[in-house]
Amino acid sequence: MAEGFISRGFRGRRRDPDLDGRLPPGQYATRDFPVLSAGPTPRTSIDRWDLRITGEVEQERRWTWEEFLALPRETFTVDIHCVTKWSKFDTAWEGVSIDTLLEGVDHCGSYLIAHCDGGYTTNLPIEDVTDGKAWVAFGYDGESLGPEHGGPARLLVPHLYFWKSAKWVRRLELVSDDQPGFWEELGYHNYGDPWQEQRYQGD
Ligand SMILES: Nc1nc2c(c(=O)[nH]1)N[C@H]1C(S)=C(S)[C@@H](COP(=O)(O)O)O[C@H]1N2
Ligand SMILES: [Mo]
Repeated sequence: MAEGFISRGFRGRRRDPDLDGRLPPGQYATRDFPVLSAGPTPRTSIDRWDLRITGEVEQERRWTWEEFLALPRETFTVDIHCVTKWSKFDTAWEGVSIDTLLEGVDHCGSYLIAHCDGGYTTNLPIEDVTDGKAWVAFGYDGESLGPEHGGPARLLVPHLYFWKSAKWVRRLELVSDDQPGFWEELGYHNYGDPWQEQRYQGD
C-alpha cells in the first residue's frame, strides 16, 4: 500500500495508469495549453463575424454569430495532440458539430477546406469531420474561447494532429478534389494521424 502510493508520487504524471494507451507515439503529456499560431491573432468583432459553407453545395449557408449560437450545441471532452509533440488530455469544449452544420446541405464534397481569418487553411477528408468527429468550438473550459486559442470559434478535430484544428475559422469549403492547406503545403503530412505518427510528408 505505502509503496504503491510513494512510487506513484515519484514516478509522476506521465506514468499515471489512467493515461496508458492515450499517448500517441513520440508525444509527451502536458498540463499547459501552449499557443501556436503562424501569424498574429486576428481580432474580428462579433458583429462582423459569420460562418459560411461554400464550394460544391446546392446552396451556400451563412450564420451570423447570433444564429450560430442558436444552433444545437454539444459539450465534449477530448485529448489533443500537437505535431510539436505535446499532448493535452481531457480538454473540455463546447461547440456545434459539423454534422449539425451540414444538416440539409446537399453537397458532393469529398474534402473540407477550412478557411480562417488571417489566411490559414487546412484540408480534411469529409469522413474525418462527420459522424461526431469534429466541431466548430466556441467554448473552452467553461468560458468563451480566448482569441489566442482561436476565438470566437475554431475547428476542432481531436483525432488528427492539432494543426488540423483551424483557429478563427470563418468558412468551410466543400470540394471534390483535395487541396493541401497551409502546413500541408509546407511539408507536413496531408492527413496527420497522431497514432501513425504522420507528422511530415512521407511518414
Ligand atoms: N488559423 C490558424 N489555425 C491554427 C494555427 C494557425 O497558425 N492559424 N496553428 C495550428 C497549430 S500548428 C496548432 S498546434 C494549433 C494550436 O492551437 P492552440 O494555439 O490553441 O494551442 O492550432 C492550429 N490551428
Ligand atoms: Mo501544431
